[in-house]
Amino acid sequence: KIKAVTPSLCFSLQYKQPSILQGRTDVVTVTPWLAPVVWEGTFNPVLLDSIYRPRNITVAATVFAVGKYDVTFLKDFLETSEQHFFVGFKVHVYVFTDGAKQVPQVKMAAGRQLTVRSVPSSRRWQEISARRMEMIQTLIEELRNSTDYIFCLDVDSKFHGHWGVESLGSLVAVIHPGYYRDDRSRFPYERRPTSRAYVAPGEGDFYYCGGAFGGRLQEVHLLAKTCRANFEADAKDGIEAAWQEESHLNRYMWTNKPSKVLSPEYLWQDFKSRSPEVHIVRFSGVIKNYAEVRPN
Ligand code: U5P
Repeated sequence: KIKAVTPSLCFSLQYKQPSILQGRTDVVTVTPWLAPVVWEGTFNPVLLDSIYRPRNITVAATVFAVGKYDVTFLKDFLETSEQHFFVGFKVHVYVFTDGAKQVPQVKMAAGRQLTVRSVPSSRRWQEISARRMEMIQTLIEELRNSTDYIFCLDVDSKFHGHWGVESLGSLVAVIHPGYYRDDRSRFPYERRPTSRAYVAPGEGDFYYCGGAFGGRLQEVHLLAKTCRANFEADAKDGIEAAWQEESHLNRYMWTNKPSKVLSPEYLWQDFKSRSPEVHIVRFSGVIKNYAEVRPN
């Protein structure tokens, strides 16, 4: 008698036998709250693709290009995302910009699309950075039901290597490349208790990037809504957190632990030489002249 087998378990794929004894030993691959920390060598991209492909998921990405940022960075960001970001999956990139006419034409593969949304220009870069949460919140309210996951990414960055379904989770944070060797007392959290982004001494897990985060729509919506509300309440009290939305994001991730943590491979900085544990740089912030690109 032949037993029934669920179709999703019928793998014809051949792949290397997994081991719980061998693997990366130079880095930590799980947090104390049991969220995976994604490093090269901890996952099999072919296996993961074969699991996710039948699910027919859609991934949205938001990117903001306001002021001088669009002309300078958008082309590279969009072109390299075509080469590396969720290749073979349905991807919808949303560009928020005050220069819609200058958005470069980039050829996108089947199943991938770009939507440009006009936003007002702003005098202060801190304000541009801060208003991202508000726009992400609003976008998610429109997208619900049509999209499964969303990533919010900095435009002054480029993809260099595979960024795919291994990064998916309900709430996903990326460890900042600048501080992961440091004691938490040195993390640039907001340290004034009057701010809603405050993280007390002795608290905080990692220092996460404001330049890349994501997850399921509902989770990212709650994050964006909370960070926006806290930012605005702070503004009413005349306080702006040390690193604007990045500070609020870090405060949020302290009380709402991410379900997946991406290693600094997922947001390196071009000016930093690569550390031995970083076997691949998938995405990195480009070197920029702050005086040139920031309005003031
Ligand atoms: N940003 C702009 N224009 C600005 C400042 C910031 O579009 O004048 C957006 C970009 O998407 C940038 C992100 O990647 O905010 C974070 O800013 P920064 O911290 O990289 O300067």
